[in-house]
Amino acid sequence: MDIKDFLDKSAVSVEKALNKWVPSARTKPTTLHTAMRYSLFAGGKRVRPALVMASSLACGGDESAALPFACAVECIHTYSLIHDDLPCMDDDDFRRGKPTSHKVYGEGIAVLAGDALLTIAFEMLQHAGPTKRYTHRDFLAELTSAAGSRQLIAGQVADLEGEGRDDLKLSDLKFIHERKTSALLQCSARLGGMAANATPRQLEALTEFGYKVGLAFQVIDDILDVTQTSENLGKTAGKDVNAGKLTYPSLMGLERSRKYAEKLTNEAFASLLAFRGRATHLKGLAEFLLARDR
Ligand code: GRG
Repeated sequence: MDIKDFLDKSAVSVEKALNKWVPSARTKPTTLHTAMRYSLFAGGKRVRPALVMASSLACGGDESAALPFACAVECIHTYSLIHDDLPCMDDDDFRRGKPTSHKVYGEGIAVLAGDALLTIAFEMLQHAGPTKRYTHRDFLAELTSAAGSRQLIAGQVADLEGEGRDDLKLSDLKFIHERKTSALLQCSARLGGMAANATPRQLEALTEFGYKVGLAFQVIDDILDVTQTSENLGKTAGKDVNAGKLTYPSLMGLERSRKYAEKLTNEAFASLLAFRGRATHLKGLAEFLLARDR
């Protein structure tokens, strides 16, 4: 199994489904739908959808059952990026190698495009079918919990309130990243499992895997922020340092941060034992995310 090939194929399937399920740019209000599509199809890595797909495969599922969940998490992720880039948040001009939504469409439309992407994520669930163990109520609980005020938004609040403070500790950083980043990756892994009718033991393993890979993903993101160019990242590099944000490299240095990401990834691998050799895509994905340079 070639992980790059898997990622490319999964991205193609997800983009095809998103194109079908998100209203066309000709649908009124055209500015809104154009803005939603602009950010959605700007060239993200599609990591969360790939995690949905790989988790489903590990539990013996097929692609079509996992697609609605893959699209839902990508819509939530894209909404969070649009809002994160707003002047009242991180105030960023570039994302996914292009000018940010508010730079192109203005702040009002950017806020609304984010709102509409969050809402449409839940609409995606109508394309999903229940399994023997999981119903739409379970799918909804999963998405609302990850995107809500105790997880994704709680992480953003803690991030905002932590700016410029010099008394934050490693535990504060972990609190932010568990919510802002890990929660949606964990939710992606769990939804992939649910799409494939995962056993309770498999779901538990995916929960642990998504959590650890999510934390490792953010540690690597912090490292790339100081080691890569804006051009390569497709977003402004060095942003965390300039905003006086606490990051893993600022707290423990680059070398220890890298070791920490490796440790988290190895812990994620340990949880894959539950799949008895069927989790090759999940393993490949975690390795790819650890070694990525953008
Ligand atoms: C509710 C007002 C409001 C805002 C929500 C939750 C939130 C804003 C923002 C969090 C967004 C964020 C920057 C999270 C950190 C996770 C992270 C490293 C995102 C980048 O993910 P990639 O690298 O991006 O997968 P691509 O563009 O490749 O999809």
